[in-house]
Amino acid sequence: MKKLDLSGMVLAPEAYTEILKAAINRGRRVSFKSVKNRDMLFRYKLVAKKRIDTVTSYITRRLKRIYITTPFINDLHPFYKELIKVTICLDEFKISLALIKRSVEIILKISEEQKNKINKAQSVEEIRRYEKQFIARTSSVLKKLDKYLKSLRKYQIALSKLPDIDPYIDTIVVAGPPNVGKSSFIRYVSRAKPEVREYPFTTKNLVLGHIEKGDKKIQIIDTPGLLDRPISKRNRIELRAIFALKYLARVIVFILDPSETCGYPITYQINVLKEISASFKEVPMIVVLNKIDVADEEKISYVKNLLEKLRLGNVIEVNEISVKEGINVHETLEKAIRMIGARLMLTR
Ligand SMILES: Nc1nc2c(ncn2[C@@H]2O[C@H](COP(=O)(O)OP(=O)(O)OP(=O)(O)O)[C@@H](O)[C@H]2O)c(=O)[nH]1
Ligand SMILES: [Mg+2]
Repeated sequence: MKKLDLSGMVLAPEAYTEILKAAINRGRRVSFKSVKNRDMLFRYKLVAKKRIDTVTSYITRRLKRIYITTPFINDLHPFYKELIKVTICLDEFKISLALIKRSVEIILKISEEQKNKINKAQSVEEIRRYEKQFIARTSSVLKKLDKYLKSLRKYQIALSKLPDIDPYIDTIVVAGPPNVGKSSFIRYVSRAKPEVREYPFTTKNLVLGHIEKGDKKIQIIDTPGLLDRPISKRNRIELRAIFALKYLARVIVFILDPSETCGYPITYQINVLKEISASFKEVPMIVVLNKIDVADEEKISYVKNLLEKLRLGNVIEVNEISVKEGINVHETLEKAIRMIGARLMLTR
């Protein structure tokens, strides 16, 4: 299973005319002088065929490079497969690629057919007619392909915007209800700079940060906020968080906001925690009570009591922090890193 490597991906053109015009220009550059033969009719034939070959090879090379360099989604690590399925329309993506491939075959066939007609031509006019026919037929194939080139380009751009996550290195996933301070946490502990705002649903994509611990590299991932609902009811944005938890997390840092300034009551936030804990039982978790700078002592105790009663099997620690004031943030990260080292989870 591969990680997503888009380094060599050639984007489909914005419009088919881009390829067609460049190809025709190259064809025009084939001069009569470049072909020598005493028989004039034969010489015209050779020139016309050389032009057709030039145009054909330019177009087919351009089209081939697009589909050869675009990743084959089925080969990818399941994390990327699932993430891509909620990011692009996979059927349309595959159809576009298949049609580009098919168009290459059709254009090669048209080229052979028109060259055969030229071979049998009796006059210069006839040769010219078959050459024009070649351009007209090829243009029509490309014109039909235009819609698919555009759609592929849109999806290629969407793929290139996906975070460059390596599913094979140790990863801490930061999750929790909306607006509790997940992105603030990532900003504090890594160089990643996810957007932080005072309203919920700020983070819509996975954001990757890196942590270096000696010679060890660890990924830390910021995720979109999760609401209290089962996985089957989650929207595309929440599913991104779920896939990170499912396929990447060696440790989960689950953030709660006992101050409730996030806009969600404690009981609601705890329900989200319960659901995630039950769904990913085998992954060790640190529950973080953030915003202790503004949370009442009573509320903090209330959450801690609730957590104690719940006895969630994978919750190893409960930490009180304030990202705003820098209280206990690095210590929490250190604990998360140690949990990876301890390999508490079953290997997947
Ligand atoms: N008082 C206080 N505010 C905080 C603290 N941490 C984060 N905030 C604020 O809480 C709000 C939400 O922070 P974010 O980091 O964007 O929260 P998030 O969980 O990433 O939110 P979503 O991406 O929308 O799910 C922002 O206004 C932060 O400034 C904290 O320790 N104390
Ligand atoms: Mg966020």
